[in-house]
Amino acid sequence: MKLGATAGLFSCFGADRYKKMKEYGFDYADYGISGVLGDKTEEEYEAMILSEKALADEAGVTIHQIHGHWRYPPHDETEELREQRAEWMRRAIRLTAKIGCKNWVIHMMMPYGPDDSGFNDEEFLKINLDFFRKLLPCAKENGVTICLENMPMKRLTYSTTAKTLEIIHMIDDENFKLCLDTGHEAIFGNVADAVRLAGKDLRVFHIHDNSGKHDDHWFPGMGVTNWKEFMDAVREIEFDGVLSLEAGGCTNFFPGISNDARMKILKTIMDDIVNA
Ligand SMILES: [Mn+2]
Repeated sequence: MKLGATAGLFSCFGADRYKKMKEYGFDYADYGISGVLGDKTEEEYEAMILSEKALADEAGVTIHQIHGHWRYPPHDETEELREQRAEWMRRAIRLTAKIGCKNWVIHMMMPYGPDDSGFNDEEFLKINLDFFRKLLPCAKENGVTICLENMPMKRLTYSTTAKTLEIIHMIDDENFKLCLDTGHEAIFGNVADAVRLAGKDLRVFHIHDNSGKHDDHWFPGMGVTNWKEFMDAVREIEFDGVLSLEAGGCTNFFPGISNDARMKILKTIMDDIVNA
């Protein structure tokens, strides 16, 4: 099974972050560009992403997935805000292709913010379908798959994997698939069931754990997720992609020990999960 992780998880190693990923058995990287798209020109942004790619190349790590821009707190309530985000997304998709990466992960549009209770579910769905159908030609031209991610917000109607898959099924396109975030799903239900439900629409993962209450981004094994059942489901659907970690930054856990010791623990955890 191929293992990956966010570059951010190894950021404590500075310029050696990809070398350390490789050393601990993570051959694939998830590079997050959320939050920076709006304040850079496309040229500045391209220089940044190319230098990141050079660092990864030097270490023998493949950038397997890019996390696209998102606005926090989420709000996409006007046509103008959505068009601005669409422009940032088109840039991010072009640059994803530029470094040879095929998977671009994005959160759904939240026209009513993270709590849409009392608002119009049909309108939420229509805004998302219109938005992503308009974005799809750019992804197709660039050979990139848009991977829509399930969300952790309890009062967002389309948060769960099941509801996210409804959008994916309606769009029904080979360049529009699922990023299954295991920690987000653990807030609602059983992660193994979500893997089975997704089946061949599952393109990439964000793997982390939590208490079942909050989006904690813990290391796998620290929370409520049954990782043996999870791996059984992953094998059952014959998933042949990357198990990519999106756990918290590397100083968040076991703060009193060295960064290398922490990564050895993480590697032991991942070996245990994959070999169970
Ligand atoms: Mn995620």
